[in-house]
Amino acid sequence: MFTYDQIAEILSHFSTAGRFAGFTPIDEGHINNTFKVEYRVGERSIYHLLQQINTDVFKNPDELMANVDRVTAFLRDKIIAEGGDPERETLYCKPADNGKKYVLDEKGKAWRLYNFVGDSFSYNSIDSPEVFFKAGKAFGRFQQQLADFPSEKLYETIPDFHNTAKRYANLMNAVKNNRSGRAANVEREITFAHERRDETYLLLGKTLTGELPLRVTHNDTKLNNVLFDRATGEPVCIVDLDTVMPGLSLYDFGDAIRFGANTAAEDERDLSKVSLDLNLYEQYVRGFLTTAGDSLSPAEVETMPLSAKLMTLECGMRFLTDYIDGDVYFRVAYPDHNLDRCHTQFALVADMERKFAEMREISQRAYEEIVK
Ligand code: GN1
Ligand code: MG
Repeated sequence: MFTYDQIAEILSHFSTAGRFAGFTPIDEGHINNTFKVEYRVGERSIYHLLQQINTDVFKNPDELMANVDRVTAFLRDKIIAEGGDPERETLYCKPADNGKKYVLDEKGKAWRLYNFVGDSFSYNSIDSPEVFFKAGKAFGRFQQQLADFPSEKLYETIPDFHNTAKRYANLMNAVKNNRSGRAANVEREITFAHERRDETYLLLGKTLTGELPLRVTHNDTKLNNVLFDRATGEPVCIVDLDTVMPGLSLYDFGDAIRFGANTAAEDERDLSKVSLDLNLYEQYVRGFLTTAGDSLSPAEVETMPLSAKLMTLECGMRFLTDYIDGDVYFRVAYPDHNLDRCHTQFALVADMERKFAEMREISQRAYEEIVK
């Protein structure tokens, strides 16, 4: 998609040691385009992470990058104070020759250059329950590290990102506009969302009444946004900071369960493979409580199962909306990709509904044992 010369041109605006030697696309994420770029310094190779920001999604790169810069600088200080290695434990953006932390190419697309955390890897699915426990600890720690971050300094990079009721309204709008002519194919799916319409207000409602506190949260806690250290197998760095903004701890909790405790991939076509793994649910709860537990209120713990369900419903509705809109938001690999993703999410919601009482029991018990 991009040529060597195009990438070299973009990189020429960042001052980096060595000579640009090549790039490989990293096929993760549904939004931005990411590349590992190699520089040669004498006999040695050093690497950076180059990213083209999707400005259709992140419409204001100045605000987006101000957020990333503030959050990473804050994390850096925390990590140094804790005796950690800031080069590996947080991302940070390199300055460009325009004085900003990103450049625009000739088509007006925004690019940024991150440090590359070497000798690390991420999981797209869980190979042992312990991995998910560690992921829970890592996202809980991230939230703790940002607990005293001045949230008024953050822009809302995507307004109403986890406003589930708004996501439902967007779906209904998409159905009404039927831009792709696909709405008639998905009546069953629309009904599924419609039947849960009243629930889409619940998290928001509890926020408005003050039952759930606003914090600084990551908001995109997919398992593959945790980098693990190759040598130790321990989490080393949280990535994908574009949606760090004020939110609920439960957005982070619920979204992590949605992705990681599903026994199938997000786009699995055989729905008989989709289910909520209660053991994985428990592992994550326990990991998350180990690091974030002290600051969580009983109401937050009580709402954990609901948040898992609502984050899954929300994501399914977003995939469905995009399918009806004609695949304009999420990157798709084939025509029905968004619909397949919607199906897995809704199947998972249905399974969570069946297992709701058990989920509740698990989080309450873990809270009693770990925090109280
Ligand atoms: C998008 O690009 P990626 O995979 O990190 C999306 C998330 C969704 C996720 C679903 C900015 O994240 O909200 O949960 O896809 N990010 C944005 O896999 O919309
Ligand atoms: Mg993301």
